[in-house]
Amino acid sequence: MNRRWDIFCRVVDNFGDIGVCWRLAKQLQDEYALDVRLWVDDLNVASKIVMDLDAKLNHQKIHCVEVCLWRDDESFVSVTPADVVIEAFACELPSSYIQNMVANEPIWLNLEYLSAEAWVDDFHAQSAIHPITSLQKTFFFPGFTDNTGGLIREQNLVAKREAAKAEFKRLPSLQVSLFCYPHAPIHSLLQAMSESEHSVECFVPTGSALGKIAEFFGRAQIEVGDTLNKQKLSLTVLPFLTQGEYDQLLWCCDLNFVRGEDSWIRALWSAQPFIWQTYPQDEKHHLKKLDAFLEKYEVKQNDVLSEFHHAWLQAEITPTLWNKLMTAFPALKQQAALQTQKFEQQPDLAAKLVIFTKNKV
Ligand code: TRH
Repeated sequence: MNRRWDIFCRVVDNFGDIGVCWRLAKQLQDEYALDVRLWVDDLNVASKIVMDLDAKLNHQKIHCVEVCLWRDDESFVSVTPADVVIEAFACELPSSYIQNMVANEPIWLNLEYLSAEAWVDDFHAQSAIHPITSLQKTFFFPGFTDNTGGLIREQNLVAKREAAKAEFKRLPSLQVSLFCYPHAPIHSLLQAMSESEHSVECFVPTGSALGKIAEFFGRAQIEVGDTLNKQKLSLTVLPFLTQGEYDQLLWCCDLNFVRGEDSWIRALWSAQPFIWQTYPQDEKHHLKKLDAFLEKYEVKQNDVLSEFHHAWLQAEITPTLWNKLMTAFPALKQQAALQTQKFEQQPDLAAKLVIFTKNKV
């Protein structure tokens, strides 16, 4: 069996790349007892996600995963490649490391970004030959169908979620979590929530959206621990949570606003209704990604969930649209539970990666 795995991660911006890589590294170690090294080019950003990480150390073991600083090319001259090498999100491996791969010919996988678009089925698990070394590299696409690499999901996630949900005391107000990019129409959403028929409690982990939220409440700045009120809306600023705590927040809220890649799928696993703000891409490609996902999530074009998503991405949230969402909410809850159950039946990404590498031997 290929026991030693290297995962390479470049922190482009934000937390999605390291969020996915760290989750995957831990899962491969926890569930398959693999020896995993995670190479990261920015330990300062990584330390927001990898709890207990000391950004000053070049090598350290955390949760039995070896977390290493990815410095320059030369620092890899004497590094022996693992049996399986994951190049996350086309991050381009160090050239000296690639040279060293010629000797042991590891399984080389490029883990791609997640998309629900139909073309992913055809491109998943296709290989290409590296022009200089002739090594084979396989493109591994996570996805929503059996023909893709699946979605990242720990084996015990559903049991943990159900146990946690059984303990929550449901409150009469609507609990909402908000994690979004600052260019979202945040003011209009907060205004619509403040005019809502029923009380809304909104929880915002600290981050780049705080400036806009402060503006809405007429404050120069807001900070962790602040609670702000306007009509029916009460908003609390939370600290940046651990990934585990963030899961708990998603499970206990009635409605979750998420973004990017990793929080999107954690919201799917929460089995609660959610609104996904796609990471902005050139030529509005993110709108295609959104529509492809909504189709897989069985949302029709004229459904309120589709209307709300499109307004969140490229317009404003009016009080009328918010009320429409609230009217549909009982049905949306049922739909969310059904859709989550559907995707829970599929094998997860780590399982598919491990099976793929076993079959390669
Ligand atoms: O931070 P993001 O916007 O990351 C993005 C996307 O992944 C995008 O596809 C990528 O190209 C870009 O980065 C470079 O959103 P995402 O993907 O949801 O990642 C956030 C991570 O932060 C996720 O692992 C959940 C975690 N998180 C916490 O651990 N605590 C928190 O309090 C919050 C709000 C998030």
